[in-house]
Amino acid sequence: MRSRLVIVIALSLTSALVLSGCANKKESPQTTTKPRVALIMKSLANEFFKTMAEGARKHHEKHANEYELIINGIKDELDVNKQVELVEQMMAQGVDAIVIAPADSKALVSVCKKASDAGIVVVNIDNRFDKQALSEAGLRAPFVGPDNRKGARLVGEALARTLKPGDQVAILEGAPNAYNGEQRKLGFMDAMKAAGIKVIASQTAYWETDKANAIARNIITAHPDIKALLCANDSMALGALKAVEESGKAGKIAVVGYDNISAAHELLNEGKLLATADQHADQLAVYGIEYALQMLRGEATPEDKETPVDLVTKRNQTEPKPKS
Ligand code: ALL
Repeated sequence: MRSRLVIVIALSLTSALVLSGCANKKESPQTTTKPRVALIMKSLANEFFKTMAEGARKHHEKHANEYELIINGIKDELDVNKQVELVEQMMAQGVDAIVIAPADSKALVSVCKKASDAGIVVVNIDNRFDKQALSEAGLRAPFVGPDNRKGARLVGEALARTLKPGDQVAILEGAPNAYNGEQRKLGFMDAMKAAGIKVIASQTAYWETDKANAIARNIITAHPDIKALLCANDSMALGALKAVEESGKAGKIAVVGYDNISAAHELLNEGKLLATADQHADQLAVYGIEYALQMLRGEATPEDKETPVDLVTKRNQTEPKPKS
């Protein structure tokens, strides 16, 4: 049976790239009856989303007779407009379902409502749509993803065990309007508050390494006694760690992240990164796709699904938990 997998990166409005796949124009009648599911992610430069795409691809390989998969991503974490365009492109292509990790919890709601009104099944993964924006737009889309506040609290608690009350720390936040980023900030704060540690600065570094590097450098200069930087993702933790090294404070300022990307594994093993959280990126899109297929089969809209998030430190890295 012929299957079809198309991967698209929206590099610019006009130059969507078909990277691979057997996009054979002549399809058997059987192929055309298969539902087409579009996965819409954020930056494919971020390993988190590459892992997510890989998980989706593997799922598709096993279920190629059930659906077609179109994998989309944007080039820049913050290009919300490109993501809106991607939804529009997928609508124009007449896909049956959209599984989306929105770059902005509010700005993508209205175009997704348009898609839903056009009869396209919409499933929200990874970063939750804003509840008020959903109800104002009248969009119902199940959410599949972890409890980010809980994940960040676990990371914060691991850090707190190495600090003492009164120590100063700072938070590097995800992009504004990303609900998961906001929740991670709250989770970090919960853990710091419980341990009597002072959060003396909290700033967005927009999920990005270079921005995190510049911001961390400023924070370290302004607060020479700072003891740790809590980063809402590993990309930012990489930038923060570089800033710590550049300021000659390696080993004196701890850094924690979130995502468990491969660069983080090495840093954990070397003792440079203290902790991160694994939110099992490879499974996130898969759950979303399964929900979409369920809805396309006419089953009732499923409930939101909380997916696992686990603390990763050097110690527990040697005994990885079985993937769920
Ligand atoms: C979030 C993910 C990640 C990621 C970030 C960057 O939605 O959950 O932790 O690093 O997007 O776009």
